[in-house]
Amino acid sequence: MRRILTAFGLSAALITVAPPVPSVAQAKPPCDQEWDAVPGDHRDGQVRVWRDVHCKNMLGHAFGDDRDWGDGTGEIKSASNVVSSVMNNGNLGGYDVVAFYDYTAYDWRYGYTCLKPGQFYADSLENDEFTMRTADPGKGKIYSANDAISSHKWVTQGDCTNFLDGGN
Ligand SMILES: [Ca+2]
Ligand SMILES: [Ca+2]
Repeated sequence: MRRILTAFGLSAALITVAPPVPSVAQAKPPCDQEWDAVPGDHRDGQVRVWRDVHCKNMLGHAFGDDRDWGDGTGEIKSASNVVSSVMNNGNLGGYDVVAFYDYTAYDWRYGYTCLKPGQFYADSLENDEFTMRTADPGKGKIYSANDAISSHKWVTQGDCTNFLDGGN
């Protein structure tokens, strides 16, 4: 889901003329809050992953690739087959897309999906699917990406044909 951008600039102008905001005012979606919590332009070059939907219960974050989310080493140590929301805080340009894989070791053949930096995050993987990239009869087969990711790698947009939330 694309993050809500309408507050940019507008909110500052409104604050000067609007009455005090009541305490029941709607808070930003949790993933927007997580995005805003990253200092500066919110792009620190990392991918972030959470156990639950809506960016709840962070399990790890990584500047680089991690070939096994369950091996106790690297930047992501214990997140295999449980992640339900992800964020791309990568710096724009080059290898700024994150590919997520069903299998360890960045294995495209058994299912993958990608998140562009401009998508900001995917707040729920429950309606997302991997696509297999293989020459065998399973090619093109799709299945749920929720609670299923086991490795990730920074790639270019051209490396992907399948994106979370349809690339939006
Ligand atoms: Ca690891
Ligand atoms: Ca989960």
